[in-house]
Amino acid sequence: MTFQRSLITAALPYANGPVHIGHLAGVYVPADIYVRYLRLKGKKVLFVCGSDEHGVPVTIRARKEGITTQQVVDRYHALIKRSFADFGISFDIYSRTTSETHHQFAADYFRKMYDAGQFVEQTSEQFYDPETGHFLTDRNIRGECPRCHAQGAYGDQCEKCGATLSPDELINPYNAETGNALAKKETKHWYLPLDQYQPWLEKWILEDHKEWRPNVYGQCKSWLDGGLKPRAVTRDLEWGIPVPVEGAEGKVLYVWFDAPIGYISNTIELCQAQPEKYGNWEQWWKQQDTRMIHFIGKDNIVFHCIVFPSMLKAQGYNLPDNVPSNEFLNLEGDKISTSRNWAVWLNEYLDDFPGKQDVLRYVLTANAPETKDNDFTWADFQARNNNELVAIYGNFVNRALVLTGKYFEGHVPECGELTGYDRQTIEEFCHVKDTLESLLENFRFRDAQKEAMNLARIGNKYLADTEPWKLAKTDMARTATILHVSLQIAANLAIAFEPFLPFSSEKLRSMLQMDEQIGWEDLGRIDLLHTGAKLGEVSLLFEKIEDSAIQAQLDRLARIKADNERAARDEALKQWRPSPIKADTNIDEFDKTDIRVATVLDCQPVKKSERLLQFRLDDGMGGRTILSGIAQSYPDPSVLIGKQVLFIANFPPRKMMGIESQGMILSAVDADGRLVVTTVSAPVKNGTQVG
Ligand code: B3M
Ligand code: ZN
Repeated sequence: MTFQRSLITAALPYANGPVHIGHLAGVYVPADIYVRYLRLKGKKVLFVCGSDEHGVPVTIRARKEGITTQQVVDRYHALIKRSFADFGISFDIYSRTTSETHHQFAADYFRKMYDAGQFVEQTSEQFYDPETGHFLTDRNIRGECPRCHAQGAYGDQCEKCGATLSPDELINPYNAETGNALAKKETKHWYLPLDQYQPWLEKWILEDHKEWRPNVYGQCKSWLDGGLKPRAVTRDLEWGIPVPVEGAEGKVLYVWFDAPIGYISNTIELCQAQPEKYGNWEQWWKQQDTRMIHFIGKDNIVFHCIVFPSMLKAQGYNLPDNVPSNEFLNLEGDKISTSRNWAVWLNEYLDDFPGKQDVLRYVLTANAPETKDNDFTWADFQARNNNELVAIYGNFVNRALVLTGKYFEGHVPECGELTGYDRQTIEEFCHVKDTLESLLENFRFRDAQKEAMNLARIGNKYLADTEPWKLAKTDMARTATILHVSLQIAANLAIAFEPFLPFSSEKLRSMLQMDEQIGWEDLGRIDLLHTGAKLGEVSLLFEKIEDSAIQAQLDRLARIKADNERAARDEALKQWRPSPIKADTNIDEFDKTDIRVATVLDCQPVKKSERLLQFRLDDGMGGRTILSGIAQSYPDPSVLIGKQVLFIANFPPRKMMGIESQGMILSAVDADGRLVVTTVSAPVKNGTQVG
């Protein structure tokens, strides 16, 4: 099949907050590189995206901020749309799932499947809040984790131990927002019978798409191996697209049913607005000679590889040809999280680093989590800018242009006879086009960008080796040749980096006064600039990023971390319940433990230990030393001196950090993990037994 056109989609971001670097690295930067590349190749392409404005996250945000859901989606849709545009993500359309076109089209899509008998109806018992009268989604249900017994686990997952859960497994489930205990009630829903699609999916994915990335293929395989079950595509919620059938009052389409249909409705919106430019929408979705690629995050794989394709298949639409998905990007060693504000937000980045879109694009691609999770650090961001963009690419281009200005008044100098070294240099980069293309076509953006940077390294080395600034004193003809070759390399760089660093390429093109006709196909040529042509104004392609700018970002993160720790502590205190009573014991068992009273004579932190305090006790029997792991709860341990405490006297001595501990001091563990030493309420003789 030769494809005539490509439809590229990027996952629709939830309009419950701004876009962050995790989204960018995982989805939007790679998708944009790919689309720009296809366009440079002269391909017909459509790049579709928009805000995902339904689902529970937006309603939670609304309640948190005390505004309406519509206000939330309006705010974030506008913010996300603008920051994508400012960042150079070159969508043909960025619309939204609250649009008329989408509501109508998604409802029709459901209705058509319903009329064709493609759903099964099922009534089941679901959790609901008797006080508010609302059914709850898995995310809105919290309770005790059945595995690790952490409080506040979600109905679908425990964030403490990572277990995947269902709300039925939670101990004492309650409504996350009201805190009310939950009851169960019958409700009817429509299910997509994925089990019926299983044999077809197995062939389509496992046999026909072995070329999909291992992470994507592997996830699909494990879903299929587990056996697919019918999946509900409706929900009892107020926010969303009403289910367009009778007897479905108060129900809306499940967000994961309507959101991917957004790819189609946004295409329709664009084609209807500009039919001359984009043609009929159906050619993008139904004609076999259109190739569709979904760029997504790894938590979206099942929806784009199993659920949505089944919906597409049911209604006779094209299926995706590939679904490139990245792993996750972490920030300074911690999982990025919208709710914990642990992120670098695109809109804030654009404010803090004006004109530096390409720096972030470069760093995110250089560190792209293509095969495994990766970490974004501000130190690495600075180093990649200063040591690569500035010191290699920028430095090379700047030297070539400045020297041309100095010796040849800014005109491309004449190329004399090429030396063996010149030829060797040129040979090194003439294959760059083929290499770049094969990497880009296989979605290996990180390696592709490395290849482009390698071209800059070649140029930089060429100038360092030939030293035209020295030759200029003795051999102007040779100087001319070297700068001629260098400028041709610079022109090649403008093309090679175009998909990755569009802003810098544009700037470089203008500095070199490159003909607009020169494009991707010319990559690798050394006659892109004509002898005698006047160059444009020279300015720095990249600027050094100072330590102070990086420190400001690190300070911001430190403040957020402190806020989060405080909030987590408050939450833990709020959630705290006494642990269950232990199994029965008796006085004889209890009596075996010899608990006594002692006065603390001295209490010091143990050197080189973060945890241990060393107690010197008057135990009424000559004194003893006990080590206790409570240092973090007592920043000033001297407050314990003079207190009468309880200790276990008959534990065998134990050596820790080279010190012998003769027993154990009794402490209570507070809800936030703080340890509080128990004391007696009135003075007694040291050595007195407790029982
Ligand atoms: N909004 C999930 C996400 O942002 C979802 C993607 C929809 S793509 C159709 O991860
Ligand atoms: Zn758990």
